[in-house]
Amino acid sequence: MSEQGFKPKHILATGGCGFIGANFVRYVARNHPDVHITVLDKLTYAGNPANIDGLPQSQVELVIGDICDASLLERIVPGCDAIVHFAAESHNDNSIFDPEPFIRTNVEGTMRLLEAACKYDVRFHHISTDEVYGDLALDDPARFDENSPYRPSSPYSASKAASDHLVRAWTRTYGLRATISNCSNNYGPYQHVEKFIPRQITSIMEGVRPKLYGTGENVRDWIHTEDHSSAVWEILTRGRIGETYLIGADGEMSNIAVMRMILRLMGCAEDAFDWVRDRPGHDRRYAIDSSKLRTELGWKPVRTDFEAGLQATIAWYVANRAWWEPAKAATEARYRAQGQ
Ligand code: NAD
Ligand code: TDX
Repeated sequence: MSEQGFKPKHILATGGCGFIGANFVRYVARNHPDVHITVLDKLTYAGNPANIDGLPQSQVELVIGDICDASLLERIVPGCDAIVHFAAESHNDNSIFDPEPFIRTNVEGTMRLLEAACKYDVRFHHISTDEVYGDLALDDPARFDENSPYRPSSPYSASKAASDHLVRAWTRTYGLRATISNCSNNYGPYQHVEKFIPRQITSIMEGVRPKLYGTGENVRDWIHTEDHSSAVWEILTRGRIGETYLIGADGEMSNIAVMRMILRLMGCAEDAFDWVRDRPGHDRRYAIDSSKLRTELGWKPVRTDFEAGLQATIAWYVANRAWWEPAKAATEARYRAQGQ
């Protein structure tokens, strides 16, 4: 079944006060002013209402609440014609030290949303990650595609894999109109300081040496969050129901190369970082083949100059110190306790 030309009028964006969700809400508000957006967000440590500040109140409304709260979903889902599900516990390192909230939000929360979407026949788009496919060897030319086997490594990626399976089960068994996208590592504004790129930028700004895990050879496939938003919009409005699309921008780079680039762009010596304890079970390499999305829906990324994107991201953190500073000390205290 195809949903060619689906035109949402009222989107429920779960996790819309987090990094990728807020960038998507801003993208829709800017490009589709006729679409109303309800953001449902629990405002965990990773959610910040300031991420959607400045958007027209007539277009974007925030409901503070938990996706696991079925009675709340009963109140807000019926008014919507699409759910774009970003809300999650999203940080691998946290999942290693305390998996429980990951199972609750990512698995149980997704199930509650699926039940409500089914009951009120609401179009559902599930935001997932390439990490569900595990990792690739550093010297392997292969990339992940829609047929790659599920092989998650961390409690986080296992919980996201479980949520993908639930979406497929609800589609096949109950006829839910759903799509799934699995994206590679995002970067850009509003990303929490616990994540690799913002952590290093903000540490350097505070005069603290940035920290590289293990050998630094691990490879991530970077995409600017703006390109992720445009891909999600295309899949939501023109994707085929029941299908999965991988999103990536051919941005493979080793962590040490990214670290050196950040240091150079910030005027520091490229070796001015510390090696720290590796992440247990650390995935070696992610790489996405996004041919299906590009050929079927004609999507392509536009922010493909990684160095220019990184420079702009550094400029954003420099200009928005008040946004990240309150979270920095507690984040670093948590890392210190973990030896990282
Ligand atoms: P984030 O941690 O920055 O934001 C998550 C948001 O969800 C926060 O606003 C938080 O308050 C909210 N939230 C958490 N639990 C909730 C609950 N129970 N009820 C309601 N709201 C809740 O995460 P992110 O990096 O923006 O990731 C968003 C989505 O994209 C996640 O599903 C993640 O798995 C996926 N993803 C992320 C990346 C990446 O590089 N960051 C890549 C691919 C996929
Ligand atoms: O200080 C650090 N030093 C370091 O070397 C941190 C925080 C990370 N790293 C490494 C670990 C990873 O190889 O950098 C790489 C990126 O780390 P994260 O930013 O934690 O991202 P990752 O674990 O790759 O997962 C991200 O991409 C996929 C998102 O956090 C997930 O939500 C998404 O699913």
